[in-house]
Amino acid sequence: MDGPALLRLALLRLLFLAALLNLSVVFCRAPGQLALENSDWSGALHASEGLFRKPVEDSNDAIVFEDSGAPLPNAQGDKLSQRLPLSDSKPKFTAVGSRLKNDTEDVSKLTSEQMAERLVFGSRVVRGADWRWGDQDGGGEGVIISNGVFVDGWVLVRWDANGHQVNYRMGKGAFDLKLVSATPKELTVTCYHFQCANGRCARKEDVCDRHDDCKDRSDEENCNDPDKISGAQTVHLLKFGSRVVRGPDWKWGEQDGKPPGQGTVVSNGVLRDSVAVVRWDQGKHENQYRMSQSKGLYDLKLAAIRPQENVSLACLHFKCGSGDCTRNHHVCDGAKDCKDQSDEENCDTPFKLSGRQTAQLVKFGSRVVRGPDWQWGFQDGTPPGEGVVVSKGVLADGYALVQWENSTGSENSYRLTSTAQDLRLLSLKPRNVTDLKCRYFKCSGGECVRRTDICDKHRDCNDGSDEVDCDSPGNWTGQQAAALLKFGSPVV
Ligand SMILES: [Ca+2]
Ligand SMILES: [Ca+2]
Ligand SMILES: [Ca+2]
Repeated sequence: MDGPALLRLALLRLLFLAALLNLSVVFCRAPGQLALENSDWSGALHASEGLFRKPVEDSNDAIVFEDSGAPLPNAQGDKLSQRLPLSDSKPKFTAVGSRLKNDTEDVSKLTSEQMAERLVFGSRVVRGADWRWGDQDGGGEGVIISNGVFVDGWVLVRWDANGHQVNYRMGKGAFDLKLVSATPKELTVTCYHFQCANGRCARKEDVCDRHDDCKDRSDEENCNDPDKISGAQTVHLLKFGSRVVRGPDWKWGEQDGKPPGQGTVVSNGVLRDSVAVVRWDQGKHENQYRMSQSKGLYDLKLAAIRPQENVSLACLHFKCGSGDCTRNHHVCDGAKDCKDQSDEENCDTPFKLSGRQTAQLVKFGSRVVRGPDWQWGFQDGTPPGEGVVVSKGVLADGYALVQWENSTGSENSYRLTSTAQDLRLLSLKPRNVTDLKCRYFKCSGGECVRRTDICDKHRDCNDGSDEVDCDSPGNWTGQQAAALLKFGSPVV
């Protein structure tokens, strides 16, 4: 070969390598591996449209969702979009697969390709030649919980040590696993992913992708008929922008309108506590609804299989940097609910939290200091010091009340919105506040509100004591009267 030919060959090799690298990036981003790669964590949040307002009234506030248990850890190997079911109300499945020539085959002599061919539901595995997923396996054995290797070369494993259910490469040139036993074991599994009718597991992206991944077609049934598609399939098909109507387990009265109408899913599909957030067309109500595969509870049904595109809205609770909505209690709860994970960014360093996160996390008693958008001189003392939040949190207009320590204990309200962050949090845990003197009005529960918060039809005290007896001045407390009576008001 002459010089130029060699050069061309070298160049081709380089290109090939580059292509391979690119491919592996795609692999890394597949569900189940996100926790390891963190490749979607893009750092700073984008300033979002409009003022971020806390909801004044949430029509479902009284609803308690049985599914909302402790969040899963964000540790390596953390899995996928589904929360670990708290209890298993579904029937148990037991199945044994077999594609082995015989039980005595010496699996250690097989090539990686041959091992991949022999993987069935129930096969025992350990980490293999191309493993690059840290200690997701807990250092031990696992079991195949999918129906063998999916068409894209991935396979689902449940690890014995930690119960994590994660997908790995066993084909298309990469082999993360090694077969350890010739005989598949009997197996019962509750899938965090899609549970096939035959008890095997398939991934979110396997539902309605026109390939029989379950090998009983339960992932592909009625995929063109939103009316007949199963609740379990719907859980995995719901996306930001999906159009929905009330489902079989609906028990929320006329929240969807009268007559019942359609709504749009505004969360990033079903969140990890098995709820989806929906904005209804009628009345623009937004609330969360149960979509739980493990409990078989489905408040919603698809109105159309494909989600709408270019959905843009102001969220009633927390707006993710990626534009989707999640609930206040999903911020820093350890589960990734936003498409871009902006609800969980910097949660272990409260000082670095964004304005919109801080707005969800400040509570009565939170310790704070001035934030990046501070423009209030030395209200916080000279030199700038610490303060304590004395309102119940951020009030309806996006302000929180703070009393500063090292000045004269002055009380003032400061902005905590997606566009203005006057305060930073020092710790996620609020302290006990006692003997508090409020500048204007003290709620029965001890928090302070401003003069303008009294009888303005917003519940600014936790217990609503700022809105009591507003229509009957005869019953006003001295505090209310002092706050409400202006110079020149008629006095009886
Ligand atoms: Ca499929
Ligand atoms: Ca979260
Ligand atoms: Ca009020």
